Amino acid sequence: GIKEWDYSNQNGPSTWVDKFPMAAGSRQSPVNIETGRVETDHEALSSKPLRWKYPATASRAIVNPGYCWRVDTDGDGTYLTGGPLMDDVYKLEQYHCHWGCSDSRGSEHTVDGQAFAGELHLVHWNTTKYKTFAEAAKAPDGLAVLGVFLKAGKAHEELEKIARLLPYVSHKDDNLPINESIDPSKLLPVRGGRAGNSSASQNCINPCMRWAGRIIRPDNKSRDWQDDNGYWTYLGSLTTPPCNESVTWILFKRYIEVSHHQLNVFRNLRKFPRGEECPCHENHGVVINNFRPPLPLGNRVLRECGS
Ligand code: SG7
Ligand code: ZN
Repeated sequence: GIKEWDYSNQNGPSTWVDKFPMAAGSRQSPVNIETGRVETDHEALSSKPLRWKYPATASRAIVNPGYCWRVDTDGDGTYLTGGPLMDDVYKLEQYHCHWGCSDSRGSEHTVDGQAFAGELHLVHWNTTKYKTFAEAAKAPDGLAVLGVFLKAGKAHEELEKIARLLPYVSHKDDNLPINESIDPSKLLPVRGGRAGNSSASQNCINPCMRWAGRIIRPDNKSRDWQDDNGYWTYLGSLTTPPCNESVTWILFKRYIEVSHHQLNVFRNLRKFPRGEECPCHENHGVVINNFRPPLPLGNRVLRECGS
């Protein structure tokens, strides 16, 4: 059938508003993060550390929906809470990735106008307030997405487990159960914090809210955002149609490294189903540049948290 949306010239991000009116809203994602704006500390907006826990068995199946790779998870025993989410408890629904055609583009969010090679998204939903993912996806505080920037460099061990499965889901609608342990917390750039228990990794980032801008330490020397264990947070949307304005975005300042080869494995996924003709007119039907470009932050506040 005719595809409703994609990342091509014809049905790409600039056309989404025609079929998905929410895409024209004022709370859209991604955005460009301007770190250079030095702001003074603000009163603590949330006193709770951001905490998460994922059982190593959470990753259940890997899927090729034709526009990314996605790992569907068993939310039981997973949680994300604290920080901008306050006391609400969110469960992990799935994680997926966005990437480019080369290592210099691919992320959805940008930092000071710079794109990364990719961006990993861990999608959670608010189980304190809503009964299902679908219900939460329509609510302004329904979803929370953890975002991790990918930079080309050395190979990533946990992502390698995913890269090794991708040839088995090379075509659209392919789906493969995962029988090994792929630990979502090992995909995050922040380690340490509280030690995890034996069956699941648990981590946290302590509260320390500041306004967007370069970190000002007590010694008044600024340091680069890349040295920081913290995160940026703002209220936004899903980055794909229907672009619901239901996401609290939490973006780690630290990136993770993945190898050029691992990115190339992502770039080999097909947009078309097994057995169908290759639509060779566009990039031989491979999934690349599956990112939405940044949208205006507008009146929204981008907060900087953690230390
Ligand atoms: C990816 O990003 C997929 C979508 C996801 C979308 O295209 O992972 O999920 C499915 C089920 O394919 O949409 C509703 C949803 O999670 C948008 O998520 S994102 O804003 O984190 N990029
Ligand atoms: Zn995403």
